[in-house]
Amino acid sequence: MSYTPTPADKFTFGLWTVGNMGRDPFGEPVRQSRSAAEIVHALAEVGAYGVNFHDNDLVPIDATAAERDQIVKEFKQALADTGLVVPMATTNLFTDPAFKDGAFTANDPAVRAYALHKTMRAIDLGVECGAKVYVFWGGREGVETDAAKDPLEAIKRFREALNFLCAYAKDQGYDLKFALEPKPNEPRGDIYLATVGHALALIATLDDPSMVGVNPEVAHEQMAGLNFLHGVAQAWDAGKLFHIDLNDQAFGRYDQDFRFGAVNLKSAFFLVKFLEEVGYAGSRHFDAHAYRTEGYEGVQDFARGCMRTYLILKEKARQWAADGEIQALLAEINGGDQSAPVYSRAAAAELKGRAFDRRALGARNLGYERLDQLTVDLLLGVR
Ligand code: DIG
Ligand code: MN
Ligand code: MN
Repeated sequence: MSYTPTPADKFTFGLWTVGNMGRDPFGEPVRQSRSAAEIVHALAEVGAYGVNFHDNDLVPIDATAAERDQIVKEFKQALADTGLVVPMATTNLFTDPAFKDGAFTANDPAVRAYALHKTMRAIDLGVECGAKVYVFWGGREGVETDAAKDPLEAIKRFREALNFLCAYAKDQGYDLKFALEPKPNEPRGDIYLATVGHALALIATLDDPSMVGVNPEVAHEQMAGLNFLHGVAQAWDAGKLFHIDLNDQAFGRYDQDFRFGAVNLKSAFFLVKFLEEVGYAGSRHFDAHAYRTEGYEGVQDFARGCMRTYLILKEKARQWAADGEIQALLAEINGGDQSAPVYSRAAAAELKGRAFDRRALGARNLGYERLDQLTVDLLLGVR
């Protein structure tokens, strides 16, 4: 079995991931910066399908129009030379001090206006490079003290900004879908739209909810102590899984953005099984970065590892679906009349009048220990 990525796998990385220089809150960069073109070639070498970027990953915030055009020209040349595509783009609304109190939700209306200005120009850049999905991660949209901002006002401002930008994208005739990326905290003490659930609730209140979905990230839901698969399933059920950020994370930690599958192999397996079972057709985007201990050789190992683990788990999911003992157990567990209850007065009367043997219901052995051990055996390669 080969675990070599192909373009059909749709594996993508952000310029900021394999371009991460290893700076952290307690240490200086350990790797030199690389140009966007160098990163594109490095991703091509490991077999990635595409590359994503924040506006300022590609074009420095103080670049002139001429510099911008030259940078974009060189970037597009690297894409042409390697065949990589740009499925997603996004805006950096979190690095510049202007956004220290947020961007769309900032108390200062001039900052909110600047955030719209910057995002429209970044959307233009993303579309120019071929992006079809536009991500909004509100890293600074939050508070350290709720004395400073009314959460209702913040939600209203977020909605107004998204309504404005949806209208802009439509007015420009862009074939673009927006994806909100939740995160509970860091860098702000508490971030609005903390989880997939919060984001789905906001989307329902927009002028045109159809344009907007979510971009769940493994580490972010897990930072909130949540089961990532359940958030992804909720988004899929709502027709809102427009993109996904794959990585890994130890529970109860800061946003570690580890290589996919580096910590929670079992939950990574159930996630890959789900994405493949439902036929998720979007990018498998690795929003992650190599350990700070690594040089660029290690960064390539990191990128290969993300894709290799996904492909191994995809094969394990195929084996799980073909495993006779596992499937027999599942058939038993899901036996009986599974049809949904359809209301009628007669059905309600019958159900209210039906006798149930509560003790028998509670006495059944459900066999989940055996099912889970068979799954563990399969993941450990002993079946
Ligand atoms: C962090 O998880 C965020 C930013 O890196 C970016 O805005 C977004 C895109 O995937 N993820
Ligand atoms: Mn993250
Ligand atoms: Mn992310």
